[in-house]
Amino acid sequence: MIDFQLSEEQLALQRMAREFAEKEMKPVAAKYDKGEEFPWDVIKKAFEVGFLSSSIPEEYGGGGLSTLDTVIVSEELAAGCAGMFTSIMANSLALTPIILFGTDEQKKKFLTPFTKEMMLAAFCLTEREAGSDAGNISTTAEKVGSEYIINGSKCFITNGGVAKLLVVFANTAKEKGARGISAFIVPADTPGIKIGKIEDKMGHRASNTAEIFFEEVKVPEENLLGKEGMGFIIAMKTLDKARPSVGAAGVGVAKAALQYAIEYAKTRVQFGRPIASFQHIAFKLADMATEINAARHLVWHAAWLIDKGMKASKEAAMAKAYASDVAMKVTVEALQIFGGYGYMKDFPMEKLMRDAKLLQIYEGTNEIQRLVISREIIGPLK
Ligand code: COS
Repeated sequence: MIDFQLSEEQLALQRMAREFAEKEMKPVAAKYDKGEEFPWDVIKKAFEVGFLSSSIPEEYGGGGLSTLDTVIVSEELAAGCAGMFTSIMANSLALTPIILFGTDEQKKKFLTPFTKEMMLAAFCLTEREAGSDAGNISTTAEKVGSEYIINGSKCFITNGGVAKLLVVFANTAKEKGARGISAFIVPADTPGIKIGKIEDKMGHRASNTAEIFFEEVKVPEENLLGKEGMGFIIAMKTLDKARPSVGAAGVGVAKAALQYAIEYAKTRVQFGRPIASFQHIAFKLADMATEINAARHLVWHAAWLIDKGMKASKEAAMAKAYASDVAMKVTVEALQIFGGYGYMKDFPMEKLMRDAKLLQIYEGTNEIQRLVISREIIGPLK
């Protein structure tokens, strides 16, 4: 059966996220974007309303939101400020390996604190020489007695400089390639962890993106997630679950750009009439609205499949790639409707365009999404 109606609870959640974005994010979005300062005050409020722990199962004190609930919230938050959304989303990205693969003891120990006090987590996979080729990481974790000793470095880590807990992917058997990667839960204050460069980014400037160094970092064996060698699968399954939220952020950013463009086109008068009365502008707006709707349907469908426990790597990749491409296209077109004003920092359009760009890159570039999709639809070649 197909049902496109959100439940009362989902509509209430959507309203709450929309109000949060309008009241808490939008008014300060330009300030944090300009200063590239971490928005602790907004993150604190996000914790208070439950957005930081919303993906944690209820039995561990969290909100227990489904993937569909999460994408509904993600769309609204990203429409408020993509950078702040990224800090919130990257936190649940980092908690997802623990939610999916942690033991009951690990969940109690590491997830529950996130429901009690404001803190952030970071997902540490990417390295300088291993971005798209995530199976080729160099960080190592050597077992010595009852501990693992981690050495190496990670880069472009969202929340890297502000997180209290890290989920770190490292090689326990380099010769096995992707099958030799393991995942570890690592408190960020463990001796030997050093934060390196905080990146100065084009967009999502309210989020913190850091380099992290690991030098003889000792982690007890009980912090291993799953079994040795399961790390790559843990990372892939986590990304499958998280990618629809990036798609939802694309929908949110595009939706915000479209709303501004419609308002502007209705009030901007040229040649004696509002520019929305010119078919060229009106049809552009119609195309933008259509593509945003198509993107939202892909996102919701991927989330729905995940909630049904079905494999959704392809659909999650489609949702992520399509919706972030739509965000890029729509923000470029919306800025064009604003003409010269769109290019000025006094108006929100240029920020939306800069923010859209990262959605095509992070959590797997859109080329990687197309690789995932094409491998699945083509199947093995003879
Ligand atoms: N779910 C479960 N298992 C998966 C999987 C998935 N979504 N994707 C891959 N695997 C398994 C494969 O089945 C394979 O298992 P076997 O060893 O039993 O054959 C193993 O993982 C290796 O997979 P594969 O051969 O496809 O690995 P590749 O090195 O070719 O790369 C891509 C796979 C490119 C898809 C992966 O490296 C990727 O997603 N890269 C992007 C990383 C990324 O998104 N980074 C963003 C930073 S984190 S914010």
